[in-house]
Amino acid sequence: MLTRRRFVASATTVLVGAELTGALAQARYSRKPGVAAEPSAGKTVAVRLDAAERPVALPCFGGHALPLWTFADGEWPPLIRLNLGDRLEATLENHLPRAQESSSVHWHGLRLPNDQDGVPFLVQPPVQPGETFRYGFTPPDPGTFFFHTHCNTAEHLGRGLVGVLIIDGDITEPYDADRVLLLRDWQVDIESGRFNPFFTLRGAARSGTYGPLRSVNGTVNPQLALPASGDCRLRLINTDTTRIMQIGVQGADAAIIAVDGMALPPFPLASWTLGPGMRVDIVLRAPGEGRIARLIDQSPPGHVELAHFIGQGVARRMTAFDPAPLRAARIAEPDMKSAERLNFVFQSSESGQFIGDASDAQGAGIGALCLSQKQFWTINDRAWPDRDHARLPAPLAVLRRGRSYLLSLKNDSPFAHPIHIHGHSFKLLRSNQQKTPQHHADTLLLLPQERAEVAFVADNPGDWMFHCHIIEHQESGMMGYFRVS
Ligand SMILES: [Cu+2]
Repeated sequence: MLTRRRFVASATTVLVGAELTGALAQARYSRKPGVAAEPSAGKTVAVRLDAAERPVALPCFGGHALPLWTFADGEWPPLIRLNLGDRLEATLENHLPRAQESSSVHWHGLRLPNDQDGVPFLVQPPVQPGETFRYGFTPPDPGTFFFHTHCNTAEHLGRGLVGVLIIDGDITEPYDADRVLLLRDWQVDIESGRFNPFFTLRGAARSGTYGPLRSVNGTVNPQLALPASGDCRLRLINTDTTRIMQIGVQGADAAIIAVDGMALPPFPLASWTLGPGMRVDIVLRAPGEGRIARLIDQSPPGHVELAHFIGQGVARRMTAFDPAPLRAARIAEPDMKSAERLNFVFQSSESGQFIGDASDAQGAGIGALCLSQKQFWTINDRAWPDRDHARLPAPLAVLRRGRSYLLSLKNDSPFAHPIHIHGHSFKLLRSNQQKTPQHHADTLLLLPQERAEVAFVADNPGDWMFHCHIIEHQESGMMGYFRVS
């Protein structure tokens, strides 16, 4: 029986614990980010992205070779790496194996000219099988990004059609290692070695369809060797179509140094929520020679080990953990005095509520014409598309170029939505549910019933998508665009 005295004692314990957590969360390291250089003329990097079906036996497939759709032969995922100031010239060739299976490349998180943003119908024609399309741009910001197609994305991403894009030029001093960790599930039945459906009605109307096979860089819980006691940069990219993770580290000090590629003052990693489309760069003080640290998804109901790190070689650093910061991108600061307020409400449609309550419905998702067959989700009561793509709907909002905007985002649904903005990076000002430092992001996770405010300068002209990055939500209505003119 819980006596009053014991109750007081345990309440005190909880309070002390909470204070400790708060103190840790507010601990600061000594060094602050610098500012990234202006991109200066660099070299041109030419790449060929040959979208095609290829049998690939990733280690996580347990001996099966699955018909992946990939951008290149060889290593998966492909990596494009540039220095800030370099120009990328990427030629997409569509050799996907299905008639009318169109393609394009969206460079997720990059503040590019609108005609390079890779959204079919909105900014470029869809690239049909047998056709090619040339992208050419100079990325304006350093950091960790990725690229993927923007139509029938549940299947394209589900089959592996994704690549990593790293823009170097943000370090203030070298780290002891620099690794990419691409986190994702696979919709694979491991017994039969076949894909499960990439889109289900039940999943689309609820939190999305979870893949049963979790992986990092195509391996289940890989062991990654890191220089012992080194400060190692780990670039975590959630390219999953559905899963939201609570990232934590066990057995080592770790700090967050960038969110969605954008530097911020380093702060201790306790638990960081990483939804689809989101990235986080961390510095981890690698364990000593032969010792292990673990990357964990702390989401309920239980911890899942995503990867583990083993220290190797002579100890690199003996000093207390004080991670080197990055150089921050040059993003215009919104003027909050003159900012215009725009309200966005994310919720389910009536049919979405109906299906969400129903049992295991399955069905095809989006077709080759990017026409959603189901409309379960809305932004400001509008589901995408309300007509076919040849006749685009009106923008959700028209923004004046150069003006500052404050977006009030309200999730009026019982499911979380990672909301992604194209062509801009917004600044998270406040949330009624999440306590995170102010930071820039291109994808902001809205928890169930959460209200958040973000601000940005509409400094990039064009039509920009604004959508949920749980792909089944995106493809069943939760998408729109705004026009900067
Ligand atoms: Cu969503």
